[in-house]
Amino acid sequence: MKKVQTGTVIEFYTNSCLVESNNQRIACTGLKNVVVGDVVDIELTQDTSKPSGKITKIYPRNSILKKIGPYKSKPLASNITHLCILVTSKPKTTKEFIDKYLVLASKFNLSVLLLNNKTDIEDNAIEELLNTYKDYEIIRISAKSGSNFQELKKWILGKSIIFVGNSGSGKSTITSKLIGKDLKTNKLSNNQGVHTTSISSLYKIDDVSSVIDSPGVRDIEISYLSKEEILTGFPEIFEASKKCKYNNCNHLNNDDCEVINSLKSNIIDSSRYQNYIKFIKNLENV
Ligand SMILES: Nc1nc2c(ncn2[C@@H]2O[C@H](COP(=O)(O)OP(=O)(O)OP(=O)(O)O)[C@@H](O)[C@H]2O)c(=O)[nH]1
Ligand SMILES: [Mg+2]
Ligand SMILES: [Zn+2]
Repeated sequence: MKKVQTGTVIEFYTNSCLVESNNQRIACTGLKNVVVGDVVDIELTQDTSKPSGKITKIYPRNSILKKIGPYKSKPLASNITHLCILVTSKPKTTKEFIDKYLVLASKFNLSVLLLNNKTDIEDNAIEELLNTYKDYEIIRISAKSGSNFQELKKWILGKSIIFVGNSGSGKSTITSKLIGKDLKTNKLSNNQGVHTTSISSLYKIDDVSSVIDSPGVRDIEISYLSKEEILTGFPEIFEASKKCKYNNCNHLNNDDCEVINSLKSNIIDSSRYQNYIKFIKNLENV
């Protein structure tokens, strides 16, 4: 009988993937629909000097994060508990970018951490931005100086997280520091030695905690979601909408609309409202 063992998919390529099992990294083929984070059974190939194997089973996923396209969705990672959105002044993270990720996190039932990195760079605007998200969990660190890094380390214990955000926000630098191994990072404004991350990789911190470093993105697509999915991604607007007296209200210009009332009394932040309306108007199906 062939030897079967269980492991975690830590990297995925076009026709193969890398599985970590019993502290070994094993190149595997088989089962096309695996994704980083999947727990799998692999059948070891006995006749090669380098460990290799074939995936025979994917265990049920606790969670999945997908990129949503017009015709099909592409899984990005599975079995994660938290989406950790990088927020930096350089490159500048926009509220629109954060709001899109918050909508995605809500769609896929993931908890969120806003990780403000590069606090060593002075920028007053960042506190104004973070204030808009005061109801979310926020940790401020500098991966460069190490400031507050212990708080992040403590927070990660027992969680499976994916770092997402703009290219150059520090995802790989932070991952390197967490795992104590130098990953290639992206030197900003320097054409030589640019090491922007090109695939997602999972790193185990300990038996119960792991992080996925993902490639940086400029923008994310949410225009193929439904109106309801956008609305539930804005919990404060969703709450007000439930009290709105109109059926099918667009929450734009109806007299005494509860969403507009909440906006006027600052229960809803105006930038959040603007982005909500923008996302709804951009939907492909309305
Ligand atoms: N000043 C400052 N620079 C930082 C900090 N953290 C990371 N950097 C720098 O930011 C640049 C980009 O860092 P990376 O870790 O490669 O960024 P990334 O998010 O992985 O980028 P992509 O892989 O392209 O998505 C590097 O030059 C880092 O040295 C920080 O806390 N402060
Ligand atoms: Mg990177
Ligand atoms: Zn309304």
